[in-house]
Amino acid sequence: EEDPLAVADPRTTKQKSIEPSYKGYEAGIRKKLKLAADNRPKISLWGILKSMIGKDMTKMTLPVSFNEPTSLLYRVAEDMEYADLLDIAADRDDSLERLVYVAGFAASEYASTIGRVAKPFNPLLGETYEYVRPDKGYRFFAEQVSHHPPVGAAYAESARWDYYGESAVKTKFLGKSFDANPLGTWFLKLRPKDGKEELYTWKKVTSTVIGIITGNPTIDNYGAMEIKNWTTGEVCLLDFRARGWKASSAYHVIGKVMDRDRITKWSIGGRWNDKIYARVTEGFEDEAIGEGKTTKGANQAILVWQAGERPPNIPFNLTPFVVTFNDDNPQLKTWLAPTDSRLRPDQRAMEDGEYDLAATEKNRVEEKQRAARRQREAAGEEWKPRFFEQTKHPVTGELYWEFNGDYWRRREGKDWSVSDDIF
Ligand code: CLR
Repeated sequence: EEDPLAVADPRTTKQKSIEPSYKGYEAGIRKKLKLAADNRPKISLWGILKSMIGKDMTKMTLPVSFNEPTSLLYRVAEDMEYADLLDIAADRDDSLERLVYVAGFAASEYASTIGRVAKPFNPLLGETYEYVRPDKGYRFFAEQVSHHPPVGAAYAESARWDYYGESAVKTKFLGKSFDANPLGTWFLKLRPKDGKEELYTWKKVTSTVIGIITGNPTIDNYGAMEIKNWTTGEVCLLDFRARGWKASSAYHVIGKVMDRDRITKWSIGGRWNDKIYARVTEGFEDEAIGEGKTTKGANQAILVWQAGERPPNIPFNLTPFVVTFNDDNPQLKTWLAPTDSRLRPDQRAMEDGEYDLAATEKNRVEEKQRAARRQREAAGEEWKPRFFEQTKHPVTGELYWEFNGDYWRRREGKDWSVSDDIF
């Protein structure tokens, strides 16, 4: 009998169960924040930003009211919102179909960027975040592994897949727009029914804030994404179209799935804020796929992905999925590492609408981080991540952060002796 909760240990590839990490999550997911409305002061973004042209986000000092109560670690965990697409992919017998759903997953994370023109907190060095979904059968873990430049490493695992990579974002305020260019590669190990594990990789596209000068800041996501199946040689190309002048190109994504000889087998596309479709198009790319319409006689288009509802009135324009993230219910608290983001006081104060407290606490923890660095420097010590190690990827050959699995082992014994007091 196959253990439905078994995952492969990244180091030993032996099967293990993720069930012990369900402890603490018995209460289920959080449905709402304490705060009913965020009531942030409405300050002109341009008024604050105009003196900061050419700077990257880490060098921009902004009032805390420009933040949202998330961090870049949370923004990585948001990738898990549509993880069911990975379960569907693993269930398909045909590798091209699997690629269609993996591509759908890679595109699905952008819907949550809408309406979120706010700065996530920069995670502190060594800050960690765990997020477990017993109801969905996966667990997620991330650690801030570098401060200059800011880099977070993440590892999510489930019975049928492992998803991992690094979040290193190059940001720049260009005056006309604010650009965030994610640099890291994302890896997916998929375990289809036939038992032959596959490796997929892709890089994320550029996110940008436009309309800053005109007072109508809006998020766009644009660029080319290549999702590659290293095991079969099949590739999906997705083109996220920049919004441009025509409103009609807004949110558009269009692409194709090709076999190992680069012959197009599927067309895929739609709107990253709404729906993505795909259909078999032997040898050609159907540019109209994005409308989900199927001309008579042609193969039926399938709906690959649909964005979840965005109820209005959630403070900070968060999605219902992110609302579940910063839950620190007493049961869960006893299981968390002392470095877990849920225990970060400034982010908590922000979430509760206590902006002055958020600002003073943010200063305090950042000052504490600086003091710890000075102390290390004086002692000639080098900081090392606790749960990841940078090494060469066995398949792609590039540097990546290998998860050592130690986090979940320590959690079982509540042994956080290796963790620093960062808050
Ligand atoms: C988009 C989804 C990607 C990962 C990713 C990386 C960087 C994030 C970006 C996402 C969303 C937009 C983002 C950006 C960093 C800064 C930028 C949060 C999550 C915000 C909107 C910039 C705010 C600008 C201030 C001056 C207010 O998988």
